[in-house]
Amino acid sequence: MSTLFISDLHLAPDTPAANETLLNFLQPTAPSADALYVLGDLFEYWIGDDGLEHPFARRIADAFRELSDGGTPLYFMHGNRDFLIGSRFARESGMKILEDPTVVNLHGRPTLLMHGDTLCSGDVAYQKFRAMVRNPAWQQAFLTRPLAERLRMAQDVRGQSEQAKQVKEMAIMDVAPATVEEVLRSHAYPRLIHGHTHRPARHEHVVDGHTCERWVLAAWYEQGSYLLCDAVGCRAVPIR
Ligand code: LP5
Ligand code: MN
Repeated sequence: MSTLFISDLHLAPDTPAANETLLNFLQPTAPSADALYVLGDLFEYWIGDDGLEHPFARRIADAFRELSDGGTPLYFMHGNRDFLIGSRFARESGMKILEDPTVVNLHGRPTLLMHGDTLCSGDVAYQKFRAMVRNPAWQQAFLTRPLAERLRMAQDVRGQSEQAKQVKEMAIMDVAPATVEEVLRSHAYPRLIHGHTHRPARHEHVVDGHTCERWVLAAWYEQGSYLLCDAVGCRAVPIR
């Protein structure tokens, strides 16, 4: 049996091909898995669970729900684009929300799951922004604003983010090796799986004499793979 991981799908009403690819993945591929984990950035952005009233979001939630009703456990971890996914979305899509980070025992191996943005500790401007928007009081105040205003704010921040990235060094937008090591050390040297950087790869970190694997997920539609882990190990599988 196998466990599947996806992240960084960045779905939106104007990405019909990516949306269809997900729906096709959820039906023939995912039902035979032990579990499916979505490690953040399922959506291009999420500004509150009232977004479920949009037919696009409803269709995605219903497709997950069908999979979960069919007996496949589904897990979701927030990304930097969809940290406002809440309990209504979780309930209606049949997904269980996991804290970032979470350790799971995967086919006998302790495996640390993260979205990956917290590993980019050199990106100080982003970490400041993150601290603001992950504050529950900030989130509560944001969610009480009218939908149109939230949409405007999200689009504004998206624009600012794209601009900021133009002048950031590539290394700053990748994980900081020292932070990866700290995280591996503080979790007793597990295997690590994360997304966010859109730089799919298998890395090895030797920390205090322990060799830890780090799997980076693909921006799955762009780069075309999901991660499959079983008793043998993990491997990236192309999306058909
Ligand atoms: O997402 P991506 O790939 O472009 O870049 C990320 C980091 N950027 C972000 C921001 C998201 O793209 C926007 C998420 C929208 C969510 C909608 C709900 C919340 C609405 C919030 C309203 C205030 O995560 C980017 C990283 C990059 O990954 C690589 O790791 O570098 O970080 C940034 O670009 C952050 C900038 O450096 C600073 C942004 C300043 C924004 C200030 C906002 C002030 C409030 C404005 C209110 C209208
Ligand atoms: Mn991300």
